[in-house]
Amino acid sequence: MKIGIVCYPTFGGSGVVATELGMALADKGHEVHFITYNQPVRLDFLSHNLHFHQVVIEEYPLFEYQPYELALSSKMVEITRKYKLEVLHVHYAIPHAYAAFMAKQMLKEKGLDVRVVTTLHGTDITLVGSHPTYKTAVEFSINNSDVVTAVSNNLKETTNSLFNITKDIAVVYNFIDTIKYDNAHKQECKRSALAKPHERILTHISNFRPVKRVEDVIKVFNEVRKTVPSKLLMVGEGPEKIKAEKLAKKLEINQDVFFLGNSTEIEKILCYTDVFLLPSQTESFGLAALEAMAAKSAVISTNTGGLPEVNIHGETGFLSNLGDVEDMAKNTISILKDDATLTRFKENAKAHTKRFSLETILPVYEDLYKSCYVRQ
Ligand code: GMT
Repeated sequence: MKIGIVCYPTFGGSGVVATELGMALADKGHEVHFITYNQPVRLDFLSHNLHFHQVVIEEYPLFEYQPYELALSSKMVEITRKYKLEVLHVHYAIPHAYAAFMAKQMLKEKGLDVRVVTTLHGTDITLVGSHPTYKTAVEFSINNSDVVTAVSNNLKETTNSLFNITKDIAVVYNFIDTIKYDNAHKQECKRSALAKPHERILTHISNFRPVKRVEDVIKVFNEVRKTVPSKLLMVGEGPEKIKAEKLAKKLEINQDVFFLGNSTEIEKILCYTDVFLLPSQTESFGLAALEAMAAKSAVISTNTGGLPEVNIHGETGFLSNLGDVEDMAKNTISILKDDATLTRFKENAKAHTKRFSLETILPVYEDLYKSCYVRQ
């Protein structure tokens, strides 16, 4: 099929899912066109069936806010006409689903029919989308998509409870390319560069927004290292990073906390991780946790949003109430207390990721694309 993919090109989970999906579709022979304002960070190559079209916004002194949706919908029309796209798959409702609706209407006027698939990722519903500023437009664009998907059962339920949704929402989980993680393990894992043999390694990866509660990560680590010699890797960039750095300094543990910045090769960092920490305020799915599990890491997370669908309490890691740093530290120590327990959790985590494999999820999206044309 000929598929247009619209996403945020940054390190956020929705952009990562969209990019991995587009690359996998192209690998399978589909013609994929990314339409966004920058080349997506994980899109490291282009080919005869994998294209990137940049949305360029003209600055104009009158505009305090540049009208990105206008530029995006115009680009969607241009690319759909030029390459005869059949489906526009938009990731993250705001403003992509709205821009796609406009593009579809403009194309209709030109006698062209394109189908719109909208994937809801999380904060486009939970934190931003349901805000009165956006709610009407978000609800309208969801109801006017041809197919709507959500990344967890919890996000589907939340969407139905916050909006008046007239469409059936299909749940399609986040996925991972398990082979990539298996290969990362086969390569040499330079653990000794970061920790001594008797030390454990804890990791947090995110875009350091308030919803990630990165200070809780530092607090949990502070408790853990009192009992278990360990190091903490903080991977990513974002507005809360300074707070986390300050707290680590205040607690006088900064010599054991490494802030590594953004990385495009997280499987290499995850290969030496023992426990992954994700104490988020909310997480519609928790792709970062799934990636850690694929790299054989146990997960300590909150029990919010879709996290219980990914991290199985007592099996792949533990779930705690939001903000219960003590419980998260206690659970981490219980996993790290001996090699046999740690190995059991790591193996369980890896085994659980099979149901989220690329081979399982990719055909689901392909069937949904085809169904756009059957449903009418
Ligand atoms: O919150 C982020 O880290 C970014 C955000 C996004 O949309 O870019 O991630 C959301 O989408 C991911 C992919 O579907 C999910 O795995 C994350 O759980 C979700 N984040 C939140 O719900 C906070």
